[in-house]
Amino acid sequence: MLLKACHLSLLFLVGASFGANASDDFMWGVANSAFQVEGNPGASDWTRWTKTQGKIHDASNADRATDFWNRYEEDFDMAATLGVESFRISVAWERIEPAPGRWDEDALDHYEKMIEAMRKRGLEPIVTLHHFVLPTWIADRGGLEFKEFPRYFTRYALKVVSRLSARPARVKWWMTFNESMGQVAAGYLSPLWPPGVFDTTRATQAAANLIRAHIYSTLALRNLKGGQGLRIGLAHNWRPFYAASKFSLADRVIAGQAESIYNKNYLDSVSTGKIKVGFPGARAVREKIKIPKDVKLLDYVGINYYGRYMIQMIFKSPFVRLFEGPGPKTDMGWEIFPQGLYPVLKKAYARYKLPILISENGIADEKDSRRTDFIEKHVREIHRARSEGVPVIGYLYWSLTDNFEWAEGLKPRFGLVEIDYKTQARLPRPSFYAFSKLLRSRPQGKMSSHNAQN
Ligand code: IFM
Repeated sequence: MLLKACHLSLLFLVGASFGANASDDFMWGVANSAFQVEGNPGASDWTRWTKTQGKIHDASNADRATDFWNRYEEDFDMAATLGVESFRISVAWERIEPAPGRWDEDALDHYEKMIEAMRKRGLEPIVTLHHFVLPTWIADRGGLEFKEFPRYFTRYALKVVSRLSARPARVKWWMTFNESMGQVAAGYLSPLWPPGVFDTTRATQAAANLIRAHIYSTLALRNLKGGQGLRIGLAHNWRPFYAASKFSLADRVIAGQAESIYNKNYLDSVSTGKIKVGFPGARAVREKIKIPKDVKLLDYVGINYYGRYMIQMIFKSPFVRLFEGPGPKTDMGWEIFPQGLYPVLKKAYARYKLPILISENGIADEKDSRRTDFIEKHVREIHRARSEGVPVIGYLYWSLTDNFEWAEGLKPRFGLVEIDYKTQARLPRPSFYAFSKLLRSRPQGKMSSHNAQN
């Protein structure tokens, strides 16, 4: 009964808010990333990391992953059956440029075919250029801290975008970077991800370079023929910080500071060209890159939303404690906190006045007992923000299938579709059908107006 009630309310939201009117402007989709699904990865920092003992919790690796490289048609068929109209992938820098300046045209051909296969099924491609993984040759020169990183990234971005934004692929929706601040925190403020150091000065340099790389590459992409027509954004993992105790001034102050460092300063920098970045204990980077008046650094903001952090001031080093809130947890141990999404959307729109794409939202839930409810509750928050004028332009579920979850390995199950890693069989979970039913209840024959090509 409860399930039926939930279903009806989501049906209402899907129909009433995101598709019932003629000017439908909402993209439903799913997202994945190259390293996590493709299999047989190129030479990268992550390939090496997965082969280093003790780095991956379940001792698995991404050597086979879901074999998306070969099975993408099967997955696009499933996405089409699901009823979504967009599919976010990433392209692997280490495949496309395995050595500096050496371009693997076969890899680009393969991505082109992949995108054509999407288009054949009515799926709008959204392509991320960098999703955590660095070619070994960049990693060995200093990775994100390498002085030339922004320049090399820009050259790579130009190569990929000129090829894939042209016919036949005609990709219009691009994301330069995925979760840069998350990547820096996991690699430079924790031992979990490469390079696995704790050094706030290096973290600051890495973050500044990622920001520069977004700015330089976007400026260059705008100069491509048709560059003004591209929709360029990035995905930021906006996890709001909540004071552990509302009654503690120290907790409230530290929550405000964390919010500035992690969310506000980052998005301010990538959207304006005025870089301001600095982790505690490090000398901050402040830099102003001149942006021509008519050039936009972001056409939209991608927000990956997975929950919040609780933050508390403590009186011994490192003086701050981050922890999960008290609500129910996903298999990752993350608190399920849909109510945090609405304030994030309101804040993001008030500050940046840009359309917002929910570029990821998902749950590790092996039993699939909470996924449908999780999606419903998050969509409800989006609906609330939209009904108050926040232009949320899409929702991408992470992920269509299970995949390689970085330091956690293959164990966490984020998929609407289960992967049997022994046989690579794809087995849709009940949440797949529930989500599909809702999506299919939309009026027929619609595609988002954002998808109209040239
Ligand atoms: O799997 C990741 C993805 O690569 C980036 N965003 C969060 C997901 C779940 O942890």
